This record gives sequence, C-alpha cells and structure tokens, in this order.
Amino acid sequence: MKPLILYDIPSRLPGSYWSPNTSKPRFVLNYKELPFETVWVEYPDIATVLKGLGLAPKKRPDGSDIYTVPVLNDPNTGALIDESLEIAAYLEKTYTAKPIFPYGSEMLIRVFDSAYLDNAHPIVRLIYFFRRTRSERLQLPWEEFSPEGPKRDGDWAYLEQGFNKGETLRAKSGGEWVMGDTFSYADIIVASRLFWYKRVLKEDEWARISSWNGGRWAKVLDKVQQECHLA
Ligand SMILES: N[C@@H](CCC(=O)N[C@@H](CS)C(=O)NCC(=O)O)C(=O)O
Repeated sequence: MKPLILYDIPSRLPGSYWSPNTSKPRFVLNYKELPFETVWVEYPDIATVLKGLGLAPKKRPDGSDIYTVPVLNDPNTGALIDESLEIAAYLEKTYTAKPIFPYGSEMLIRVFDSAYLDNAHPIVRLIYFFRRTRSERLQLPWEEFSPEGPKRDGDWAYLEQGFNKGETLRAKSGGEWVMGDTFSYADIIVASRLFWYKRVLKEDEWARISSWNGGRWAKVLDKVQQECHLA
C-alpha cells in the first residue's frame, strides 16, 4: 500500500501540526493505522497549492473564493478530497477496519460535527491569532480582537459557558466516549478542538481550561490521543 498524503499547515511547535481541522484526518489515519505522509503548506500558500492540485474553490459567505486544508490524496485509489468530514467518510468507506462511524452512526455524527462545536466550543476571539487574514475577514483591527480587561474576561466567560454545555452533554453518554462505551469519530471531533486550544494558547491559559468541569478536558484529550496512538 502506498502512503496516503495529507495536506496540513506547519508551525514551529514540536511535531508541527496544530490546526483543529487538519488534526481530525490525522487522528483518523493514526487510529486506522494507515500509512501517510504530510505535505506542509504555509497558510498564505494554501490557495495556490490547492489550485495546483486541480481542486475547485469553495465560497465564503461574501461570495469570494476560499481553499481550505485538510486535503487528502490517496494514491492507491486516485482520490483527492477536501473537507475534514468528507475525508473521514472516504477513509471509513475505503478502509473499513477499525470503524469510526460504528453501528451506522455516520448520519448522526455528521449532524454532531457542526452542532457540538456550535454549542460547546464557541469560536472566541482570544484564539484568533492569524493577524492578517482574520483581521480582514472579521473586519476588526487586531488590537480590538480580545484586549486584556473586561472584553477578554467576557470572552473567557463565554468559552467557559460552552465547556459547561459540553460537560452537561458528556454526562449523558453513559460511558467514557460520546457513544457510551464505543469510540467513534465524534470523540475525534471533540478532541481536535481541545488539541487546538492546548497547542495555541499559553500554558496558563490551557491550565485554566483544563481546570474546568473537574479537570475533565485534559483527560478527554489524552484518552483520544492514546486511542489514536498519538499520545
Ligand atoms: N470545513 C472545513 C474547514 C477547513 C478550514 O477552515 N481550514 C482552515 C485551516 S484550519 C483553512 O484552510 N483556511 C484557509 C483560509 O482561511 O484561507 C473542514 O472541515 O475541512
């Protein structure tokens, strides 16, 4: 079997990867024990590289073109896929061992993919740190993103509320995973966002998140990383 190719964004952190969207297929590839290589694409080069692969652009809400990673190329089948959820679905259909949509759960997990993040992990300004692109997109000067003081305190409170909602939901699963006793892609969705916080926030900021809900979140991330052989 030829190694699959994952397009991801590099960083200077150990191990390089950090993005929540690209870490989802990375977790799946590792969970399914599929061989793969990474092509690192710097953020400002994403459009050029993906256009070069022959991918069609998607549209931003304002109608302008956007190209996003992750993208997966499978040289064994010729498939070239973007969107983390579609990559997960492709990998599940093509490489059936170690299912990530167990018991016919693909439809439910597709709904969970956006619903959980909207509810339990609101996007907060304090994590938006891509100076140029995010400033342009949100039409906010960088200095006004999350300045220290009442504005940042409000962002933290908003984030904590989201985690509290996540904890209320989690307590209903009846087991250690989202699907009770069965690991699934839903756990990867939860972990990829936690992984992002851990990677991009300052150490004391991640410690603050880790302390919420009885110290739950660092453990959740740890368990998923272990399940995916990434710990
Ligand atoms: N819905 C997409 C979102 C992917 C996404 O937003 N990727 C970001 C990196 S984390 C990106 O490539 N952004 C390019 C840009 O904003 O120009 C997925 O799940 O794959």
